[in-house]
Amino acid sequence: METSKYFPSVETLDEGYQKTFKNCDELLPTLPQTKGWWFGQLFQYHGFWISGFCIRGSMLNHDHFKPRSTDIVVATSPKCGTTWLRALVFSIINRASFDFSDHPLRKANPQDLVPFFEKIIHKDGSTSFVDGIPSPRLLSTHLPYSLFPTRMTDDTSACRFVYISRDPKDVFVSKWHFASKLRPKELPPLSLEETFDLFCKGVSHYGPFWDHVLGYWKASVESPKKVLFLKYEDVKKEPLGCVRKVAEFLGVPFTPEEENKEIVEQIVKLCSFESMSNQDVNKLDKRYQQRPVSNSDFFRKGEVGDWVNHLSPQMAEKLDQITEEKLQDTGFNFH
Ligand code: PAP
Repeated sequence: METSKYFPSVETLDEGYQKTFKNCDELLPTLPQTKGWWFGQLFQYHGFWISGFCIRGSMLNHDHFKPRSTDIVVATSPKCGTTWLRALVFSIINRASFDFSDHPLRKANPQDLVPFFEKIIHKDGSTSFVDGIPSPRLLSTHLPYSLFPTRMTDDTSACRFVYISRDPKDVFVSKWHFASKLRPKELPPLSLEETFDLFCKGVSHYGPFWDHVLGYWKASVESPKKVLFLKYEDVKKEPLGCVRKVAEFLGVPFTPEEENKEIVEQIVKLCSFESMSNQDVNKLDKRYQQRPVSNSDFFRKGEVGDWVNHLSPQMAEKLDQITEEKLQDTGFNFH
């Protein structure tokens, strides 16, 4: 990855940042590499397949990011419910500031309200943008838990992580649809079978999927005040209970007065797939602001179990078997 392609004025940055950029540029060519599902290269970094750009984000985080005790990090493996969880946490934290009929989520996609950490940490080539966000900072990440520095993960730092996992069969199908849509037209289409094999081998953005989930699961067991672990399927089934759980975890439980005003119900309704996918801003089907993905790409079906329409029984069995092996003796399952 050429630094100059992204930051033509890297030499104007402070020496410390220049050093991180240089370390990253030197490291990437030494790492195992493979092609991403839609564009770009993935590098195997500390056991996970990540783009060079996001590896540099992780390195900048390690070297320069100053966490605050009020930071909230929405963490996910891609396609597990990032958009949904961003919307829920944003509306829980800011519930006193906005009217539900004229809410920011009606005018902006959740990714514009809860910025993507390993990308915005690059903005301007230094952490100055992220340093300037007022508290409490609400950030979103796909980085595995093990890639966060101990100053963010040890029990003495109060910054908190809310994680959501999802049945790998639905994750794979969602990822495959997303990647097929974004893949440049000049490349051959992504075969479901070939991509399935890659996913099973752990080769996907931020994969292996199971290692990602288990990293956060273990952290949530060891440090339940630091990491809250949710499942997409549970949030679908019991959205009110899950929203209350998130609020309590973040130290802002709903008061009896808020319960009387049905604030929890309003949050669930506003953030539901039906509501979110029907906001004009989320119907935008064009790439804008130099973003390769459009808002509408984040809303497809939003269902549990859509995998039955795409995977053969053999494929489903194979994924279930891998999942069983990976989760053995961990105390976690996707049911
Ligand atoms: P990301 O990790 O790349 O940011 P993410 O938001 O996790 O994407 O994934 C999109 C998935 O969440 C889609 O799932 P599907 O392909 O199985 O349909 C999308 O439909 C679903 N999704 C988006 N918003 C919601 C929501 N409000 N409620 C439930 N599911 C949602």
